[in-house]
Amino acid sequence: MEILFATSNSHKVSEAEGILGPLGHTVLPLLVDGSPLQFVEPQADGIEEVAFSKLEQAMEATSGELGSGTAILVEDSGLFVDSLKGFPGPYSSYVEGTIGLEGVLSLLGGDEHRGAEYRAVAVLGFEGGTLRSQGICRGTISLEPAGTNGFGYDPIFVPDEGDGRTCGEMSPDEKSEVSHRARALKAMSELLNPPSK
Ligand code: ITT
Repeated sequence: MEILFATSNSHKVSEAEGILGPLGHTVLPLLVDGSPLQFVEPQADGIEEVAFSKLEQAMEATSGELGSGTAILVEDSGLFVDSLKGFPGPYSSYVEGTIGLEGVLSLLGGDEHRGAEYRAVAVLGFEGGTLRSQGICRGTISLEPAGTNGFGYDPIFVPDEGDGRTCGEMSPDEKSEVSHRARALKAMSELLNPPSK
């Protein structure tokens, strides 16, 4: 299937290519008049609501004209810190751009309860329907940033299933082994091609 990923975040597109490409799908960024879509993100309590709003905006921008064999993918994701009651959650992008990673580290201070998770909800829109999937990656917030790979909160997020390095210190393939986005997209791929019994 040709999947047009509506996002302003080029890291998300490369991650999706790395995951869905080997599963037989073509992933391309959705461009409108040559540029990625800039979403108006609704004030919402959950990333699911935001993801469906993004799909609506992407469908509107393309006038819903999708041939068979083509679908639009959107995804909303965020970092949910346990001791901050899930903050920044749906506001992750905004918080990253305002107080930044150092701001989140300051909110936690020296607190030893540093559990957190990345969550992603992916929605695929195609002729005649939508599919939704989700993925979670549990981890902890490091005491200081490390690494320059990935994006967003990767330099301060240490996945439980790793070896103690932050996602910022991992290669793209290593991050894809554990990432919330990879899990949501693999689940999406199984909805498209259920494994034969
Ligand atoms: P689009 O809305 O255009 O897709 P965006 O980057 O604004 O792009 P979101 O609204 O889904 O994406 O916000 C996700 C934010 O959550 C992102 O900006 C990061 O701050 C954080 N985040 C999500 N997934 C992440 C990941 O894999 N690594 C690091 N930070 C991540």
